[in-house]
Amino acid sequence: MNGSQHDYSFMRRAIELARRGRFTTRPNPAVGCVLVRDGDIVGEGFHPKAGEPHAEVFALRQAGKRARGATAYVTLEPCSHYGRTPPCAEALIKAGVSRVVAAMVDPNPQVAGRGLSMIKQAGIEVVSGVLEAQARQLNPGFISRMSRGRPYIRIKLAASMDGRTALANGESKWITGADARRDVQRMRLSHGAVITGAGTVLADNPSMNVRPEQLPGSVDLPAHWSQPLRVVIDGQARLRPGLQLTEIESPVLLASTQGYPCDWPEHVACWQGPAVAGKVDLHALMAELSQRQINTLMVEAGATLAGAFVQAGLWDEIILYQAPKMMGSDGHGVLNLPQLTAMSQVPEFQFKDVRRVGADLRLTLVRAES
Ligand code: AOF
Ligand code: ZN
Repeated sequence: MNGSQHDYSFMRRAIELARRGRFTTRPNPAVGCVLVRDGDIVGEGFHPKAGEPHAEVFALRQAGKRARGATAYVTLEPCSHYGRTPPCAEALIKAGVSRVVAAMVDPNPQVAGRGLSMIKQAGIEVVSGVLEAQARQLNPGFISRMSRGRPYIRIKLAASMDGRTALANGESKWITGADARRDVQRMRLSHGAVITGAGTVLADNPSMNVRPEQLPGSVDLPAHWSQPLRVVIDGQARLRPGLQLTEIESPVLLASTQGYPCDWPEHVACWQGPAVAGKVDLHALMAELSQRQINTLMVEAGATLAGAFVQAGLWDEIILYQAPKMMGSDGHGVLNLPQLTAMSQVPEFQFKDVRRVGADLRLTLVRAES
């Protein structure tokens, strides 16, 4: 184990600070920093927004001369590169800190250990890995994009107790209650992009945006919040202007395998990608979203597209809102999977979290540990 009892408690504070930026730093990670001298906190900071100074800079500014000889606790390795801001490793060295404790190495290939080695080379003691698991939980999306070249993917589903999402005649409004729907708004706010299929857009004409007045009362909307990128998979380029989704002026990306015979408003971008069996190649689309700096993706789609993500292995969590209702055996199912003929083929999950949201349940499923 790395670090002392004090190291853990100051790192816990740094993680708490980092969380303040969690809705607003994307595509950057949420990072917190605490400077401690002689057992007292002399500076604190967190990264509020891409383009603004990093966590370390805010903490150093607060500490001023008291940074000399201090220990710096950072939830992510200090950066070593000139990005939108100069390297934090250099700033810490210049300020004369005597020890740096990091929770994790920065998975950004531009940094990837270089920040910590710069600091070590300057003769400063370095400890890494303190509360690493907790720090990783701050930024699953950033870590996924940097290390796997795809966003962290959450598939959101809503169903009755018998796993139905619509009656046989297609009626589906509403299965879950107002609190669950507010919780979905919170989920949208915390993702870099939301994605659905053209079938859903043509059937429901959804807007797919965050509506601040519909957020749960517990969410304190930060000043720098932004709408998620709204992505539609429209393999056959069937959509046309005039939809709610494309009329609302926040970014949209239409992903298809062919060009459109029409012009779209400026906030609507089109990406023409490779096809697999006539459908947009989901792996290629995930790489494209990663290129576009999307860390986290929320899939809000019908049973076919949601099933395709699961079958492609392109998911990290399934969030299932389940209403205390029974919709009958001829209703539509929640997730289309190819026909299974043996229990040994049945995909198994495990619950990461189970809680009640208003009248409904919210189940968070992850891959079963093998
Ligand atoms: C830190 N402290 O608080 C953050 C870091 O474009 P820039 O200059 O903002 O650099 C972004 C990169 O810096 C980001 O991809 C990640 O590697 C690192 N983020 N580093 O030392 C911070 N937010
Ligand atoms: Zn930095």
